[in-house]
Amino acid sequence: MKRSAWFTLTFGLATTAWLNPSCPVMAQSTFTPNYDESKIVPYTLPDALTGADGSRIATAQQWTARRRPELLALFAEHVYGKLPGRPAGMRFEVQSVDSEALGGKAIRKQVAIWFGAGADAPRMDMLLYLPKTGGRVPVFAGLNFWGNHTTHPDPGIALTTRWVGDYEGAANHRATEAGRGKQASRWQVETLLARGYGVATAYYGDLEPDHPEGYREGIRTTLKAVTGLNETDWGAIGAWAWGLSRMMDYLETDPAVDARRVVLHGHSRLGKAALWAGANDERFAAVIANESGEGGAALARRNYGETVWRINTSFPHWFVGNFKTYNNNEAALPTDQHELLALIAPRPLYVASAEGDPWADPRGEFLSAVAAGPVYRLFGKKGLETTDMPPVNRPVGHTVRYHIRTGKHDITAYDWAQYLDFADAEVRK
Ligand code: GTR
Repeated sequence: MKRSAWFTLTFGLATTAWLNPSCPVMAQSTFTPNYDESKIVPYTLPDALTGADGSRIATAQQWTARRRPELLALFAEHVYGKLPGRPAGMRFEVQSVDSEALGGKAIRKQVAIWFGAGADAPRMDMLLYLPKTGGRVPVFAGLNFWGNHTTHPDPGIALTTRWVGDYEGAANHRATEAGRGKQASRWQVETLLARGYGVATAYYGDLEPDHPEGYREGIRTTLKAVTGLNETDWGAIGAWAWGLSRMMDYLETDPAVDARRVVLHGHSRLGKAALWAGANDERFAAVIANESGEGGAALARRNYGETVWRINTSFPHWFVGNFKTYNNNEAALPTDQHELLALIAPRPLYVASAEGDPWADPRGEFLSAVAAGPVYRLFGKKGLETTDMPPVNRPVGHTVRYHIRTGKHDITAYDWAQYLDFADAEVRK
């Protein structure tokens, strides 16, 4: 997503409404994000290791049996909404296999994941590249922003026929040949394959087109009878997270995939979705949140960059309606985002920021990863093991890792180099 384009589209008018949200005239004017550390309003984070009844969570067993379900329920109620399970009648249709893809280096599979038995059931289209190792391989899985064909110039990738954003290579909200490979730098397919990993992806618009009316075409509407949920019981981030678990359902059936070693990743809004999917679905072996920001890894209580009010106003479809009651009222949230990170424990977790992405609050992402540490320690795992934010391009941590790199809001070769080392050390070992 071109952040600047989205901004121009979404908020043409500047606003100071966060100072006075009840004033309708002010709400139309300019939002000035705070980028000054000295203006952070003091806050107290909820303690991940104190249960709702005030009891102390002192063991991994207590965490798993009591606190983990309690926190999942709180995030569902107040932030992301309910997350349904696997739909009855789901089926996988392998639509194409090319054993000589990418100049003979890879196997390319395209799989339709049908969310029901009927020919008219909704579906998502997954693209899977596997290195030709002969054995079961670990896989990096994540959703993409613009369609599978934008993740690699490979002419064999089917173009999505769905609504897409207004990006270079799209016309009238439809994908065109010109979009092929436009986001390839974010996927680094050949590098991952050369390191022995498979790459699985699907277009997030298959689950729900990313605009406020997108839910009408998305699974929150089309699967109502199957999930038993109303559109308002969950949000778009929930729908995207749900799709990630359906990718996993397929990966578990593929004999070429080591389904115990699937590393979930996502950038920005898709990083938020990856965290929520990984928190709920323990089949994912590890989670990477790349510049996931507000509603992702960044602490909600820190008034730096994007805020709860700002995100709910610009993206009213992302979260459950209840989350809007925390607009300019973050202190009332029963959770904060370090507890979402803690729900990944004891599985490996990577939180990453960029220096040129203050909107996502890099320090808030770092402090959140720090605050998830005590939960990892319950399991005998090491978190970041530091409270000092590292300088740029100097990753820190163990089972929980963090880096802030130079450059803008993006996923780069530098990010992938860290994620591969992390996966080698923490997942593949
Ligand atoms: C921004 C939004 C962020 C982040 C980003 C993205 O405009 O405010 O929370 O999700 O979009 O997804 O690129």
